[in-house]
Amino acid sequence: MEVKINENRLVLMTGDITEQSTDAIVNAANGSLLGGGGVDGAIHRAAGKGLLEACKKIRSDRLDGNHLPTGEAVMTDGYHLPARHVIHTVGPIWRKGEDHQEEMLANCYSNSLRLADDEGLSSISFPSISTGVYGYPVEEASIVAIRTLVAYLGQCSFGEVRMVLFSKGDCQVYEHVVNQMKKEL
Ligand code: AR6
Repeated sequence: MEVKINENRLVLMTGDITEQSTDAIVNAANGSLLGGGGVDGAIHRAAGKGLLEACKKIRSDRLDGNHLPTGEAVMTDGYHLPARHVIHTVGPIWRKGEDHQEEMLANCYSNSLRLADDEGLSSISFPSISTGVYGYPVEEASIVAIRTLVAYLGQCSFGEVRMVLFSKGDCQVYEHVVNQMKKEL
């Protein structure tokens, strides 16, 4: 599924984000930036050791050894990936009824997209941040993701944003949200 927002394209598809040849792919990382399971593990495996070294350098040089805060984003090269860059962001861990998790999830999308935009990139692929190990219900996360992307793309001339969903079921959930929001596009 594809929708136009200004001159930008928002694409929803089922697939493996490590195979996307957009200028950047986004990693749903944890604050340590040292890798993990899920999409993070898949990206590190496909990119090779250089990615871990680059993440360690960001931790020591730019974060004073601290974790990357939830909702923020940093960029590295893509090493052996088809994408030239990886943008690492940290989604919120789902806790039912807790304040600010929507805002933190929205920050993941807007900060990643802003970083790509500021660096002059024109295409980016996102996974469904926080909806795996971090337990955010995909029905709720998809509304936050799409609303944030649509708002951003409505105000800029970026290029292409892909949501790369790992399962058909997740893709259908995101498509449903876009269909509901089409009136606003
Ligand atoms: N391509 C696209 N999507 C994928 C891929 C892939 N290759 N692999 C998994 N997904 P998760 P989180 C989907 O758990 O919830 C890690 O250990 C997956 O089906 O990867 O943000 C980190 O180090 C799900 O829909 O990320 C953190 O500790 C989505 O990606 C923690 O997990 C996100 O699932 C982050 O948890």
